[in-house]
Amino acid sequence: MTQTTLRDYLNGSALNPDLIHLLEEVANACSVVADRVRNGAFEGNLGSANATNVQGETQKTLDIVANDEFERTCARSPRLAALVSEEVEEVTWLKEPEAGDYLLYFDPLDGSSNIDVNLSVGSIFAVMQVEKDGDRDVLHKGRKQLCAGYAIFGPSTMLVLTIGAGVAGFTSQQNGSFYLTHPQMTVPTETSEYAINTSRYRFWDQPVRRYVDECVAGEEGPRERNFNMRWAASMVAEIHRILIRGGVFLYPADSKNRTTGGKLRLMYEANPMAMLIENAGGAATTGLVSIMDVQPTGPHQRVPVILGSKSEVERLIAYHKKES
Ligand code: AHM
Ligand code: MG
Repeated sequence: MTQTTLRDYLNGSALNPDLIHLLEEVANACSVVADRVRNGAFEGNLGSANATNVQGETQKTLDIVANDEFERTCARSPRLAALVSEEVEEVTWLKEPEAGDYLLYFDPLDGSSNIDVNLSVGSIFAVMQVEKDGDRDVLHKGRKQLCAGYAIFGPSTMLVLTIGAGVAGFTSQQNGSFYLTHPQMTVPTETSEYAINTSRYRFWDQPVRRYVDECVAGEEGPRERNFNMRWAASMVAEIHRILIRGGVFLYPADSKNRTTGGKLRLMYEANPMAMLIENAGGAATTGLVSIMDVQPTGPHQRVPVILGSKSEVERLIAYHKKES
């Protein structure tokens, strides 16, 4: 049986060859990062780097290693103008921007608190375009993303990608190549599974409390059915689960994180995942507006995130609208 490689898939699309080249380099970067994560203990890369990133969070050694690998690999792409990384405060310009050049937004290693305990982590990315020659604006809405995806480093390494329509999953084989194994990933409209860090319950706003209370009440409550809960503390793992079997994921604004606008970052966490989820038939909102319609004010801006199966996301939007 002939297998479709990532290269076959991209070459069979209508994407610009320069963008195909960039996406292949992103996939290469993900493969290298997967190796570096797998070999973390041998290379002395587990644990903290004794440094903090722009968000004031402790950087893991592998956060920095992964960022360097992304920069080194993707910089080989001639039309890539700039990099916006979770780990780097300023935008990294690689060339004088020309109309049509690409902008790469990425979180090189998401969920890195899971590394030392050997649970799933991943890389998240999105690509947008320079609008006119010399334009150094990178703060575009998520609707302008040309493509988005993530790599998950779990029991197997997978790359999940949307290039505008549909979502496709590729699994890495031992030779390092990605093969199409999940041609049409879709999020079921209905679900009975939710994901939220419930240790923040006392900080939540009323709409989120109401939603979770009703799920917890199960068949004795107003929803008249039982719900299951999962929390991996790795957004890539949560989104992958939702793309495989449905569910709803919440990292809402609450009384503790309101000044920063939430925890997750708009440009390289929320927007790429929102594009994947919407293109797989799900929905993604802050509670009040679609994530991809939020106008960014800074490269590291944070945003409340609610995404997944449409029926549950719509219910959460209705609860938020009632309160506002
Ligand atoms: P990171 O980019 O510093 O790894 O943080 C993002 C991660 C997400 O993957 C995950 O959904 C969330 O943080 C978990 O947060 P918490 O530790 O509050 O449960
Ligand atoms: Mg992250």
